[in-house]
Amino acid sequence: MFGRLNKNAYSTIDLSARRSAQMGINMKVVYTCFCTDVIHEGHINIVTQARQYGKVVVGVLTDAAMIRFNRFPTLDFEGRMRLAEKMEGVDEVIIQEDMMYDKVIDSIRPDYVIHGDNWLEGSLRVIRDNVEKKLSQYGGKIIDVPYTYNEKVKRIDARLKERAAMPEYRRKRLRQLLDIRPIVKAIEVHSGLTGLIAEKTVVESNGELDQFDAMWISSLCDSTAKGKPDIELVDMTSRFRTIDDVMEVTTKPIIFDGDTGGLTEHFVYTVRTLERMGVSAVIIEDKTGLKKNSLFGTEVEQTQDSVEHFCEKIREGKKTQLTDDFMIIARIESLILERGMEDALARAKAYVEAGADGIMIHSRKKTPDEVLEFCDRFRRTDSDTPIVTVPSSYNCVTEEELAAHGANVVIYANQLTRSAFPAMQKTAEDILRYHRAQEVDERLLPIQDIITLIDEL
Ligand code: SPV
Ligand code: MG
Repeated sequence: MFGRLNKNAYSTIDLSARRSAQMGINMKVVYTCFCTDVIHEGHINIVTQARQYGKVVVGVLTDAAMIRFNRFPTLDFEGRMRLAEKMEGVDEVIIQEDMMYDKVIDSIRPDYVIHGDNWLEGSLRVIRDNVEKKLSQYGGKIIDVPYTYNEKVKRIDARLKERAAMPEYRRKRLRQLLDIRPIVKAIEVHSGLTGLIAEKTVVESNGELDQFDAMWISSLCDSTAKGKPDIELVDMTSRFRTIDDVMEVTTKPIIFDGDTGGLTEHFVYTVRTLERMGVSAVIIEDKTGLKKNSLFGTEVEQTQDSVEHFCEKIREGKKTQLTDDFMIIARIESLILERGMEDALARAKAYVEAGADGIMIHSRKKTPDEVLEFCDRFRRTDSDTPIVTVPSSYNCVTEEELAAHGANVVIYANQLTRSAFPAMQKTAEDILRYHRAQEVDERLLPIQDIITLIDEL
């Protein structure tokens, strides 16, 4: 769907008609898209330049498209429309629903598309290429304007990013994403550095830009980073410290691995803290006693909690939370502990009735069959409750397959840690082997890149 909102609906003067009449010509159409909460001199410059070529049409990107591109709006869509309408020199404001311009170009066939020249490089390049291809079909042209990047604009950009990281904006983002994404993709983070990777990694795939939607603070990787086993040994204060490190440098929503949640009397305090910090969800697993990592399965002794006791923990947690944004997700270990599908489904139903905002189903099988069967059967009686999946062992499954069976979240729970460890180990071995560092250098991140990886304030 493509919307169009003429400025005339809001003002009594049709600027474009007046200008056309004054100039006595059929004006060319110049299109630009705004993906911002604040109009600064960069935008003003674009519009000023655009006016020299003809009638200026501004597209305002929808919430869904902004969220998809990690530009979580802090001003609502109507507010952003009004900002554009009020700008001097803008003749018409329309809605742009995708980051890619295809539908807009098909609809208004602009003679020109104007944009800052920052889209000549980096992840925005794919958008420019796409626009160029579309325009070339009928002789339209791109106008690249030198990107305004002075101290003032930098400060505005940084402020917008900081605002998006505030708890009240970040916390609700997981629910927002669940509404708009076919499947929410989360990746494990356990430090500021891994947080930056989750935040900034963008790839082009099939002419689209792709990136992770959310971050998973895994108990396994948080413990491993501290050289500790994944047995709830790393205490909550320390886990909160990890969250804080990640939050300092990111804006994406956080799903926290809360292990068993501990004693119900302790869990309520954890919920209160996580919610206040701006975490979007906690996932607790229905195990009790000394928790071991699920990927051990039945090789180690693990005890599943009773349905009644675990439901009580969920109920108490839900009673404690203060906003509608925060989610408590119940993780079912029945398949891991080989208690069967019926047990998993019965537990899912009970946990949802107790107030769980989502269900995580875990499996350590090499194929996704049992997880997909669970999703299909759960969806027969519950079409709404989000299902979370963690395809660590059944890694052959695709996101599309999971989504087709009704899964809403996919968590890549440990791959960053598992890729970093062998790389670091090999570097350490080679330095010992060659008695110098030259041989390892070519596979290392250049010093210049590591210095600039971290944003300055
Ligand atoms: C974690 O990442 O800590 C998890 C998922 O709980 S798993 O390791 O697969 O149990
Ligand atoms: Mg864990």
